[in-house]
Amino acid sequence: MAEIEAIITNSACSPGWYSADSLFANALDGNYSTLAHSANATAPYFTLTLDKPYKITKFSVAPQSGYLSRTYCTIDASADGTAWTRLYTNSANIPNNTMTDWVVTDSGRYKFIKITLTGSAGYLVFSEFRTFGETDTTKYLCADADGVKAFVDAVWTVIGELPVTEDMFGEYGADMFPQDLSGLLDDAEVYFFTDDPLVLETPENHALTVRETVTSKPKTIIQTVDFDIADVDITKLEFEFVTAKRDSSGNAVGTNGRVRAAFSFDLGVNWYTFNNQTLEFETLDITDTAAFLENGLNPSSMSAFDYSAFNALRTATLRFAYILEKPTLTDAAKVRKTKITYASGVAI
Ligand SMILES: [Ca+2]
Repeated sequence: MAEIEAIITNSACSPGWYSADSLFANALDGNYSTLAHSANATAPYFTLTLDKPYKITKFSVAPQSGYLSRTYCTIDASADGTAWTRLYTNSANIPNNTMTDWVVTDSGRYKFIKITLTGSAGYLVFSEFRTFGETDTTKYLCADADGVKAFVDAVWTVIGELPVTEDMFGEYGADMFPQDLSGLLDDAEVYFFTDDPLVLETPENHALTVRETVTSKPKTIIQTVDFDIADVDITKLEFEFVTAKRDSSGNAVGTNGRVRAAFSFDLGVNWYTFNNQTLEFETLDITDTAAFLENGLNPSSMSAFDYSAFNALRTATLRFAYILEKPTLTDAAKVRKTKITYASGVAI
């Protein structure tokens, strides 16, 4: 855990501030001449609300020049705003125009701070008042058949071999579990690190569970460099797409994965598919994923493909686009190869 300055989301003074320009923000501005200044009262106090619970490590304070006893105070903290624990008592003068640390040894976690003037009636004043604490660290890594992976530059990337170590979490762990699963193989496992004592006390209450299974978005892949086509007819197009997986016995088992293709003869301006019902080529909007999946070339139904019409349509360049859909992480959708056969027998 690293010591950080706590973020204050709310502050108040009871019974009130000395003036409209004496708010607590003056104790956070790095300027010794601006003051957080209470009204004159019996035991006036400041209350601070932190953005989250912290293990408070210290307060770092500076007094009002010439009025050092206005920092004589008790500092209490609370997790819930109801039950209070004394963290620090100051009854000594501290130097002005410099920061003095008031070190806290209590190990509780608190969200609310109350600073109360001790002694008789008077003013509670600080020129600077900072609260430091530690927050919990949570980190995520994954591991699959490739090894231990971290989310680096928006893709899950191998950073070592099992077992996962605390050093790996410290160096590579993601603070939040990324939504993007790019780079992970099927059956990847999530590894979680925390130093939150509440979780460590009762880990069984904090197990990660699958709350929702979402459908992954179809992915469109477009060839960026065209094939230069020989000036002879193409007699066959063959696509080898993988939508099956091997079971534990090595047998191929079909999944709900789908791969479809489209082709372009004009550098990707217009895309075409073949309609097996009308037996005609049709233009296709490959940015419309539903239409691409529905109407794209299906490698398993190329028998009716009209090669003479295809050759009449074609130019000297050819590029393909593919759409891959894996409805769930257990499905498969891969492009293995595309084979073009010419009348002369040349294939690329
Ligand atoms: Ca100040």
